[in-house]
Amino acid sequence: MLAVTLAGLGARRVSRFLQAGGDRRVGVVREGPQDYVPPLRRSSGHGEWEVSVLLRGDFRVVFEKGRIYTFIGEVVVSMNPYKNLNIYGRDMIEQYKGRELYERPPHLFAIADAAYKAMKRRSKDTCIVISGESGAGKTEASKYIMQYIAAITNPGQRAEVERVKNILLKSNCVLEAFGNAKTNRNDNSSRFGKYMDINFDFKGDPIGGHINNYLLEKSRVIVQQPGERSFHSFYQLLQGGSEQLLRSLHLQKDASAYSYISPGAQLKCSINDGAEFKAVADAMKVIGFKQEEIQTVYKIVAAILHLGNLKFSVDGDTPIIENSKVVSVIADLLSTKAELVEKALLFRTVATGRDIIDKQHTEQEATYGRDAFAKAIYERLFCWIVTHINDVIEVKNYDTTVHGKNTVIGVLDIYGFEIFDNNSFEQFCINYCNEKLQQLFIQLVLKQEQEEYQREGIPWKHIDYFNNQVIVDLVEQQHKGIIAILDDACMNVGKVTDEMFLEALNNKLGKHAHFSSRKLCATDKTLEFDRDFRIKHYAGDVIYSVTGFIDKNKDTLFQDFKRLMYNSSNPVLKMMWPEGKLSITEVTKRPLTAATLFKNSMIALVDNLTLKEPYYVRCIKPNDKKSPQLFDEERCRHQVEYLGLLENVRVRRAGFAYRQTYEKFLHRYKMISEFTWPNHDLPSDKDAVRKLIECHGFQHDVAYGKTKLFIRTPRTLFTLEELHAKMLIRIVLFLQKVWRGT
Ligand code: AOV
Ligand code: MG
Repeated sequence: MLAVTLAGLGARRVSRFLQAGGDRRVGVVREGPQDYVPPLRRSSGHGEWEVSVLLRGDFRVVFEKGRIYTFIGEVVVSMNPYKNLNIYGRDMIEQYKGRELYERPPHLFAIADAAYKAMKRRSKDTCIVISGESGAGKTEASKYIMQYIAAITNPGQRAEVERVKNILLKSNCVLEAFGNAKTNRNDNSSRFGKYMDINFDFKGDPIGGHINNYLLEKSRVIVQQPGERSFHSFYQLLQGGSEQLLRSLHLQKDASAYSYISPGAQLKCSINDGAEFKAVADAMKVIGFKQEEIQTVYKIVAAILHLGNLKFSVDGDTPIIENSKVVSVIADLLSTKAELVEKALLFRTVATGRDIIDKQHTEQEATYGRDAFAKAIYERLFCWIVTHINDVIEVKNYDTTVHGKNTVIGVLDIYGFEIFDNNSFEQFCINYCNEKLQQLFIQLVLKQEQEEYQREGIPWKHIDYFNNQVIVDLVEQQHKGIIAILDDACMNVGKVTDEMFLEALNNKLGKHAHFSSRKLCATDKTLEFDRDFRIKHYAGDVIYSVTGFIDKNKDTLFQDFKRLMYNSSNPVLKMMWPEGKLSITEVTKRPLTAATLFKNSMIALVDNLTLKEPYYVRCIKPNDKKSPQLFDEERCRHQVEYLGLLENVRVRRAGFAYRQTYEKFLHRYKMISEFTWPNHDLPSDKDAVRKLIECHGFQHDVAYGKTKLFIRTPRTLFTLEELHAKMLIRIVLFLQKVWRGT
């Protein structure tokens, strides 16, 4: 058994290999039985740790020693250490800067550098896809990657580049404040998906960027599961805001005074709310938020807290607001009039034929409307912050005809797969998103590679893997998938309940291997409630409660609130609600549902990622207790399995490091054989390549495909390169002689 890695081959040769067009997928290459995965051992020389260690439990040692990274080709496997390690400093950055992937031990910086080099050397758009379940370390990894890119660029210290870099880095803490929250899985859990493009100029310096955000879990604004908090921003404002600021917002410091966030008020959380408040305020200034804009942000956060404290009751048949003082405070914060706020909360304008009437809410409708409003203004605020950041980092005045191609590195950090005690529409969307990313991984890492061997007729023992496309289809398929069935239910004009939606699921998906419900499977003890359905996800079974699916998918916000906000005298607020301009008779189109919007954004995201050269970080969570000591073997084994890492190792082991069409191969190497130089007279390029390979004795290390030559080990390619280099020198010397006439 021989494991050959690029590590042992030296930087110059590796470089040459890559310049020769060597397939970047080179990774673990070995000779020996095709499907044998050896136990993990650290290979001699520079570090490549084999993931199969996980199955032996030896990985415990690796984890305990703080060596948290492993390579499988260009996939980095990362184990959350749950403690600060001294491995991200300047010295470390220097060790990885400009080096080839296998020259140094596995590290995030190595993959960041590889993506950067591919972008710079080959003008390729690249992306780094970070995946793993909730709390596995994706967001931390994305921040280290960005820090690395910032640290190795702009050697000339150009002011504009420094500005862009600074904003890109500072944007993290602002987005985390408004988009992250403590969950039962992670104290700093991302409750939105984030894809950030960093644009580079021809010198390889960042000149701009763009953030795409995906479905914020806005229901958290009004309710949280036991043990969880709302978004950090609420607690940060109360903890960190000065007395004067809080007074101006009519707030008191104690979070338990606000019913929307009070359940999380006393919870211990590793976020330092006070310190973070100041960091976020500073970051907003650096990004370029104006003082009045920052004030508006605080006002919106405060208004939401006050909204949650409104008390509705009925007087006879008429719903009323008991604490009308709170209404005045809200009106003040949102720069509108108290009577308008009260009207929007208690009435709804409806058009019946030609008449427009104010329809009074029931107490329940008023509460529903208020909650929808609170969620909507928070979501708008979040999107507005993202747009604001995008405005200041957008690439301007870049003329590609003058400056060359503007290339991109994308970094994807999305909410990880999650299972809670109570899973709802949000978990359904989040877990579907993770299915999509797993499918992308399968397509790019496991499927395409094997399909190419098949297409080319290379003898190949297929390495089996679980293809989760079946689950992706279950969720997103047109007409038949869960989202389509949910949308159908929501489009119904009559009153459709969550139960009716579940019934439709049962009828249409009853035979699906990855779907079940209590009705379909009455003997199944795990399906406790009639309102539950279960999806067998790639990463495990999740039981969803159907309660709230219809509402959350419809995502109704009464038009009155939109008009209220559009008519605010605060220009920032007005800007956030452009559709409030429409009058009741102008609003006719039914908006797309939340699930369909999310599905469309996921499909667009995957399309975008597919266009780029991907690099992967696969994060693993060592235990569910956030402990730096505990290595839960069973949990790790499960993750290694469902992430498809073993198959990943197997494909790489049995595969080929390099492939090239016969024509291109000849173009480069024909000079190293008398049979092919200057031209061959063999029937085909394939025959000529065969002759060339045989005359150098490499026939045991290659396979001949229909259109391409495949070379198993990098060593063979390096030798070819050396022969090519020597021949070039001989030709040059010969030409010099001829020229001198000697
Ligand atoms: P996630 O992004 O994968 O979860 P995070 O990146 O937020 O997970 O990591 C969770 C916590 O683990 C962090 O707050 C740190 O305390 C710790 N951690 C993660 N990576 C490291 C590291 N490299 N070094 C030290 N500590 C680390 V979620 O956003 O929930 O899917 O939706
Ligand atoms: Mg995260």
